This record gives sequence, structure tokens and C-alpha cells, in this order.
Amino acid sequence: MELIKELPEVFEDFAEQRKNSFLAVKELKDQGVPVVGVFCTYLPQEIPAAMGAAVVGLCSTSDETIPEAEKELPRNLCPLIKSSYGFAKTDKCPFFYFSDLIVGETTCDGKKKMYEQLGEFKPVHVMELPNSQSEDGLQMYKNEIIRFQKVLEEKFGITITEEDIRRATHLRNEERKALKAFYELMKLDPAPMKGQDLFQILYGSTFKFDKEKVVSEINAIREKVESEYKEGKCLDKRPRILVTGSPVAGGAMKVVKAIEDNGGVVVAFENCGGARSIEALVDEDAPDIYQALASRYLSLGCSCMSPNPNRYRLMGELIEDYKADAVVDVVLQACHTYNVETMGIKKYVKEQYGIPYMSLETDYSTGDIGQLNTRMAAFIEML
Ligand code: BJ8
Repeated sequence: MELIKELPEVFEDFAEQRKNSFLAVKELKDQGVPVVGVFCTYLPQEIPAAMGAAVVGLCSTSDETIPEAEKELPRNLCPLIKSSYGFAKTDKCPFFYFSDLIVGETTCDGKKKMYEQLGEFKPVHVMELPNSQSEDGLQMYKNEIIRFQKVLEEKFGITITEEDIRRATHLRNEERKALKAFYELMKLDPAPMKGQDLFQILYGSTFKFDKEKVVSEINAIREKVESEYKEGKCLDKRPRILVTGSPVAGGAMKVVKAIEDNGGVVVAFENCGGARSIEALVDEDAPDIYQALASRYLSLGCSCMSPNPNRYRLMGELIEDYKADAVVDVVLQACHTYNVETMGIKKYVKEQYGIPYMSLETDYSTGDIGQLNTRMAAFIEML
């Protein structure tokens, strides 16, 4: 079933989504709306949203500008970092071009050193992210969130009130709830759609700036898929795969495609862009909203954290809830933190859940697609 082709225009394909969002951000810019470019899931979007800014994702996922980036950055660096830098350098991405401020965090070494270079030619603010989810780390991140607010207030000459932040927090929570209810459709067996289609909708929502509208659009699409499922429109029964590791948008989506072209279906994305970005809500009624934001964001299970128990916890819950038959761990080339973590993840998946596991190192090129298909065909065949 070619589900995506039947969906409303809200969920166009990637190219359309990006093109439309570029036009939307230009319109906002023309209206004088500040544009804040962000890279990472640790960024508390509620703070720029509270001042009415458009928050745009800058993580670039194509290899188009990597040769340009490699003139200044090492070749053996993560493709996400090189691609992002290349798009910023060449101004080929309108989001970089329109961003009044770019915000990064001290996550992996490659990213934080890239931000130093980026700061040479773009306005950059870097939030200091702790390496561990300790009490001290939490206080530090709370202070960083307050410092970020002050940077925005000074740069844009505005005041962000607590009420603004609480309103933005509530809206973001509503969006998370709608997205979560949507991806929970993948608990159905057989699955109602491909993982590629699911991801397109999750990813597409990040390019929509009218968040109130996004909530109703996502709810509408969920209802449509639910009612079609009841009429028997679904995939055939296939081995159910959970994807974890580095982000898979754009160039790395070839891994998901290889899984699904070879008979599997991706029923859950543990990584950024998937459940990790969406699952947890901010406690919007907490007496200290900064503490609530710091607590929610710092709890994300990225491999930059040491140790990183929350990745294991979320992955375990998803394996159970989505009845995963196997786990595929995607590591972007030269990503040391996810690469080192593959050992622990493999052990956890095999010992706790007794299901097969595969780790794959890849980049944004098309050079390894043949090999990916061969490996996936053999892996899925044995499930
Ligand atoms: S919270 S996953 S968005 S850092 S893949 S650039 S870690 S070398 S993308 Fe990420 Fe934030 Fe973590 Fe999510 Fe570095 Fe690894 Fe590249 Fe990465």
C-alpha cells in the first residue's frame, strides 16, 4: 500500500516539505519575525518559541556541500557536521541564510569545534551541555537555559516572561502528544504504514512553524490512517525493526529504505527525529519552569552523555511496546560516541530481549547502497 501518496498535502515529500518551509520562513522573515537556527534535540525550543521566533532545524543531511566543507574541516569527520558546515559556508540552505542567531550545544567534540569555526562568519551562541545527567549537571543546564534566554532578550531587545515560556511549553507538549499518538499507530501488527512514511511525517512536522495548526493536522492524519486500517489498508506482515543510533534523516535514510526494500518494516525510531525527540513531556505545571525544562531536556538519551542509561531505557520500552523482532543501530561515519556505544547496546539487546542486532556505519553518499541491500536482505531473511 502506497500510503503516503494518499495523504493530504500537509505531508508532501521531503523536497516539497523543505521547499515550502523555505518559502514560509522567508515570509516570516519579511514580517519581521526573528529566526533562530538550531542543531540539536537538547535545545529547549520553548525559549525562542516564547518570544515568537521561528525555530528552524539546521542539521543538514545531504552530501551536496561536503566537498566544500572538507576544504576547511577534516575529511574523517561525521557527515552531519561536514554537511551542516558546508551549507552554512555556501549559504545554500535558506535556513542558515535567514537565521538571525544560530544556537549549538557542547554535545560531541566534532560539533562543538565546528561551532567555533562557524562563529567566524555567522552569529553563534553555544549552550554548555553537561556530559552527565547528575544533579550538578541539571543545575548547570538550568543556568544555561536562563543564560540563553538573556542572550535572546539582549539580541532582539525584548523581554520573555514566565507566562510566555509556559504558553510555549504547553503548545510544544501538545505537539509532542499528537506526534506520539501518531507514531503509536506502529504498535499495530501488521503495521499500517512504512517506517519511511512515518518518519516523513515526524520530520515534516519540524518544518511547520504554525504549531497550533500542526497539532490538528497530525491528529487528522492519524484519524485517517486509523480508519483506513479498519478497512484493511495496511502493509503485509513483515519482520518488525527498531532503528537506534545517529539521526537518519536525509542521506542516512538509505538504511531505512534498505530495511524496507528487503522485506522488513521499521516500526520504531529510538533516535533523534523519532521517539527520543518526542516521547518525554515537560512538566508544564512545575513551580520552576526552568527546572522542568532542564530536567526534560537533559534526560535525553544521546551518546554524548556518560553514562547514557536513558537510551537503554527508552529502547527497551520501544522493543516491548512495538514488538520489535530486531534492532538496527545506525552509526554515522566517525561518530565515536555512538560507535563505542554499539558494544553495550548489542549486549543489552541480546541479553535482555534475545533478539538479533546489527550495527551499520554509513555516511550520506550513495556508494554503499548495494552493500546495505545485501546485508539487510541476509539479516531480514534470518528473522
Ligand atoms: S541529541 S544525536 S541531535 S548530538 S552523529 S553530530 S553525535 S558525531 S547528531 Fe545529535 Fe543532539 Fe545527540 Fe541528537 Fe556528533 Fe555523532 Fe555526528 Fe551526531
